[in-house]
Amino acid sequence: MPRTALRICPLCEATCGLTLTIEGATVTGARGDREDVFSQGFVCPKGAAFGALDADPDRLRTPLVRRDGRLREATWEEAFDAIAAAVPALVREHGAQSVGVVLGNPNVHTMAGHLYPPLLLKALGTRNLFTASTLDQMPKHVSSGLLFGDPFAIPVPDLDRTDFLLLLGANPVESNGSLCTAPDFPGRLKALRARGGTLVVVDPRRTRTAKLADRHLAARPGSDALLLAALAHTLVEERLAAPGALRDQIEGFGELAEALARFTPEDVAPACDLTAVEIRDLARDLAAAPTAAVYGRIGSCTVEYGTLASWLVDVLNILTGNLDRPGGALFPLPAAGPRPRTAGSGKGFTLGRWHSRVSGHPEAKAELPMVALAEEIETPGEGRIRALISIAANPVLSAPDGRRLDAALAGLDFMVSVDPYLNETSRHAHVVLPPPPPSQSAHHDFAFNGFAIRNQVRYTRPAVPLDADRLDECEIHARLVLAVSGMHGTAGPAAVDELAIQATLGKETADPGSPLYGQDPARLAGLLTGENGPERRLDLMLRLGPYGDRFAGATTAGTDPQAGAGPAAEADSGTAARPGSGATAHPGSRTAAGSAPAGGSAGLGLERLLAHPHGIDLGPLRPRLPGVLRTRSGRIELLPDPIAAELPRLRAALAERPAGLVLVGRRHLRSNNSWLHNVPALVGGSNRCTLHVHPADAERLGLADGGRARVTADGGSLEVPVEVTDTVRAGVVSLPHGWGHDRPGTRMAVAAAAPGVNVNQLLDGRLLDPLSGTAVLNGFPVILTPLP
Ligand SMILES: Nc1nc2c(c(=O)[nH]1)N[C@H]1C(S)=C(S)[C@@H](COP(=O)(O)OP(=O)(O)OC[C@H]3O[C@@H](n4cnc5c(=O)[nH]c(N)nc54)[C@H](O)[C@@H]3O)O[C@H]1N2
Ligand SMILES: Nc1nc2c(c(=O)[nH]1)N[C@H]1C(S)=C(S)[C@@H](COP(=O)(O)OP(=O)(O)OC[C@H]3O[C@@H](n4cnc5c(=O)[nH]c(N)nc54)[C@H](O)[C@@H]3O)O[C@H]1N2
Ligand code: SF4
Ligand SMILES: [Mo]
Repeated sequence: MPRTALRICPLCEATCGLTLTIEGATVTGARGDREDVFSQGFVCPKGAAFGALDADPDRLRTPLVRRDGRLREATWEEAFDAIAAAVPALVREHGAQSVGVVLGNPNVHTMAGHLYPPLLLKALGTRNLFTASTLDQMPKHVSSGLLFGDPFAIPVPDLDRTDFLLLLGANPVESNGSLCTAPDFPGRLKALRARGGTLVVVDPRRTRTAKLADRHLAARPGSDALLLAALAHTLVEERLAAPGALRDQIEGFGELAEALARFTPEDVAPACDLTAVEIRDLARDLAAAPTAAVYGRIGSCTVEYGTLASWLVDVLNILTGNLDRPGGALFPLPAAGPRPRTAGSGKGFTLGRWHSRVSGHPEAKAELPMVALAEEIETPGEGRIRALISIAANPVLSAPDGRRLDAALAGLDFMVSVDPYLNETSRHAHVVLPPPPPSQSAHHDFAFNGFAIRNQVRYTRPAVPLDADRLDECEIHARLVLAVSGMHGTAGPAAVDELAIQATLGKETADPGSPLYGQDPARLAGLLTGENGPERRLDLMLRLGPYGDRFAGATTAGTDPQAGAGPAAEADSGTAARPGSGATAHPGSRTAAGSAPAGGSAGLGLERLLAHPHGIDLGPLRPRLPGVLRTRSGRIELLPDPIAAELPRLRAALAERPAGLVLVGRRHLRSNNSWLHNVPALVGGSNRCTLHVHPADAERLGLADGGRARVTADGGSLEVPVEVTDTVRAGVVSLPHGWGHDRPGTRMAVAAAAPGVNVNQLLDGRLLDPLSGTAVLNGFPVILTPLP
């Protein structure tokens, strides 16, 4: 008899709740969970293909260990023995910096990826950390760090309540959204239009998102910072800036106005391929809207002025008074995140506390640019990376110049990959540790709840019991921490979790500001529930978090969770929308009966969450300023020094308009970066690695639809099939990323049969956003030549 089980989808940032159909130990179907408090039944083709992905026969079942140059199946003991034998010895001989760590995107889609990498980095003591963030959203972390003092204080557009959404460089109808977690993003955009709101999209391609918009501006790639600066300038110049309630919380308004004086619409319009009138009109409409939100993503981040564009997005939200107000852009308050703190000054955010060894790139948020990884492995000298631990990452395809990185990885003394596939990157590993398929893993969205457009909390236990020969990914990570620490064999994985729990409780009980001050940490640890270490840690975070029970009932003082410093404290000072009482504005949503938490949001812990398998709704986002600010001034620092220092360079860029074609990326609904091309149901059709060329460019260059072309840029050249389409504007061509599955030694048969080409081979890694170290992946010059 088939049964059903719930599983939060890990395939994109929308975090939809799925209902899986399971026969034996096999997932035979997946549909949207209609009772999910957040996604309410939404599912996309990727989520619907969960079963096929889960059962992919190419997924590795057992660890692989390299012997005599070849990767062979091995036992878990052998795999961890090999790591324990190699890594501590390298660290002893060559120092902590000789081990590098690479963290890829799926770490934000697993519980393990949130709970253990900080412990691994601490155990290793290395500063050589490279993550997918510097191919992605690092500009936003940097701008938030500088503006608000906290790189994770990222406001999200209040999609369900806004009157006006200005969306730049994002295509959520295909990507399902990013840094804005919203199941059924397309439905929410349609609902915005249906309630009389306005959607404006800035994108060089007429995407499916742009097709939903009232206005589509096909600006020149890479020009977002200029456009946004001119919008901000116009608000100031035309006296439309109205920060409203924010006025007392900002610093540097006068300096900002002055710094933007030279970015008039008339100055920047030619560089953006827009008219000054279009820019002024947009600024006026933005200012006139009752509420509005500006939101920028990949296309405005992975460009040379990505940090400036990310900063200006929030500057516009601030100047229009829309930051931190319903209908504008708000800061989420995730259940497993830190408790809101009282207003006041903080430590601020500093860039460049150290620099990369070879090129001297400044660190950002304790990371070095992914584009610097290859040279850090190749270049001899003290501090050279000799061993690499790569977790859920495929930089050979995701980062610029994969060929160079490929060669660099091949020269490592030792490499570990935690990855379900033997792919372009993991094929270089000496030890591959495969996590189980997602049906066999528990899930909670530590990362994405912090970017969700509604506060809610959900947890799903494994839908299918773990196969006897597998290890849970949390246990893999915990054992990895032990192996690199020289504790392999002397302690079990649970010890890693208990140490983490002790550290947190030790800190809380010693902190006079904590509700746990003065209590006995060992006794509190004994009160945690959960079947294993990760569940106990989740329980701890929930109980200490903004909606947590703070171990109430167990405390000697008998704190009432509903009172005083309890969970409702922030709601009381804000707009006081009681969680669960506000009807969701989500299109077609039922007023989720049964999802409203009994007794409000207070008293959260793992046990209560387990009693609500479809999740607990914690209400719409509420204003959180000034509590989120961690700047030294305790205010929003509108014009931080590192930004001010970059503005002259941006201004100079007005003169540097490249004459030829530029290339941008694109995402297809059924894709996901580099690793979803092995599921037959998800490839083919529109999801193909083709070069989109505008008809006018095709004609000028003699390119035909279905023909082939050579694309050449600084990093190399590629032969690609051409698709002539006017969805891309003239002067711009588009090629998706994550393809190029033609390297030997991989084990992804479906992907290898239709490999596509690796767009990132066109880049040599020299182009980056200097403030954040993020690679330029969009808007770089290319030359096209027809092929017979
Ligand atoms: N040209 C261009 N390049 C880009 C982008 C672009 O827009 N254009 N986008 C960039 C962006 S936004 C990102 S985030 C990066 C992504 O860059 P990466 O994170 O390096 O790439 P992914 O393709 O997401 O690969 C992740 C790896 O994780 C593995 N994996 C999948 N599920 C799991 C799991 O549950 N556990 C573990 N341990 N591993 C798992 C996969 O097999 C794969 O090897 O790519 C970037 N590269
Ligand atoms: N189906 C699918 N969903 C995904 C992923 C996937 O690979 N496939 N990847 C996931 C990941 S890791 C991420 S980070 C998110 C990303 O989610 P999004 O940010 O929505 O990413 P894209 O769909 O790549 O949209 C970027 C858009 O920017 C446009 N663009 C390029 N250059 C510029 C520019 O200079 N200015 C402006 N204004 N626009 C520009 C491109 O034409 C493109 O339409 O998606 C996630 N979801
Ligand atoms: S939108 Fe994202 S989270 Fe939802 S089903 Fe599709 S892939 Fe999964
Ligand atoms: Mo990403």
